[in-house]
Amino acid sequence: MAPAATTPPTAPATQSDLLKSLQSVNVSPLWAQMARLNPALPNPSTIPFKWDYDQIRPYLIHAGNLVKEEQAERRVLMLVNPGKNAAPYTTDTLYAGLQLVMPRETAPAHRHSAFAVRFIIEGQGGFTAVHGRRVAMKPRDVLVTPPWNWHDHGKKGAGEEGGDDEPVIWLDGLDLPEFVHFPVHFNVHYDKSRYPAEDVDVNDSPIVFPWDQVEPKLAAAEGPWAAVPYLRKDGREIGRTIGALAERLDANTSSPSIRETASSVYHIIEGTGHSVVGEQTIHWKKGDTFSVPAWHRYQHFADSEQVYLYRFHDKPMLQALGFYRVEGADEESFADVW
Ligand code: 1HN
Repeated sequence: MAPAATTPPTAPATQSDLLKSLQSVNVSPLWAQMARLNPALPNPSTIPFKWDYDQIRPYLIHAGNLVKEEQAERRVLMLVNPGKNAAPYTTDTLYAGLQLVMPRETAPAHRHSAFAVRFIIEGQGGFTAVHGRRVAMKPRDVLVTPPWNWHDHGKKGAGEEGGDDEPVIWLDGLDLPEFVHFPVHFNVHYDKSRYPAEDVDVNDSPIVFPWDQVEPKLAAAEGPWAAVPYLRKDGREIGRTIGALAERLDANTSSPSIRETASSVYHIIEGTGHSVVGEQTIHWKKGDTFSVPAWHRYQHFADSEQVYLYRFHDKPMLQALGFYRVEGADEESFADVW
């Protein structure tokens, strides 16, 4: 047998000739792209940005009248980060959207791989059914939809107990950007609009985190800034990809400043103030939502009244993958667990 060739059929004379020849055998020199593939800093494409509730709400309400139940499986305005200029990016790893359900409507039952966490912003008589258990969606409560569970949403109308003529609006948080790289997300429609469900009290449901249980914990925590994570009964994060917290910030105080590889979406439950995120100062008020991309140092400042913030983030996913870092905390783990 002939020995393996040690020179290419036509030996390229220069580096640029080499590059051209390499293309013909479908390889690419790493040394030319080392800085891009092995950068000195995390480099998210999304930017710190605020979505103003007062600006967006009228469009959402209008969509509620214009876009009929049958036309929109979910009537949502997605929060598109200008740094990417495309859905599903609110941060590089998190999707957020404002969803509206009109009185007596049903957002039909389906199930999918993505995980969802929802913060209820306004409206009485909203409900969601997950895995055959129907629970109320009360303002300021947080509800999760675990992956692959049948779920539908609805809203009681005037004349129904607890219903009225107003819509229900909430903030959705999903792990949709992950599925750009893991193309394994899919959705199945249930053959009826509602999956059969029985009513369950929010206090007996593992998927509901009532505000009236979170607020006392925030009040009991010491210091001008407190954060209470939403956790399952066994102490685990609410999702494998996404976690969430409520934060209290007393009047005229600030939160600790932090720079981490996790990214976050913040929503203002109550109060006014501003956040410094990277180089930007974002002024906010109740109802607004803003993005904190990875590795952007951030700190929140309350105006002259107490502030409550809701936050969801991708820390559980980053930690599971070994990608979580905080600036200033430099640990190696060769001999430990990695
Ligand atoms: C979804 O199922 C919901 O169930 C909301 O409310 C937003 C965005 C993309 C894919 C599925 C919901 C969604 C979604």
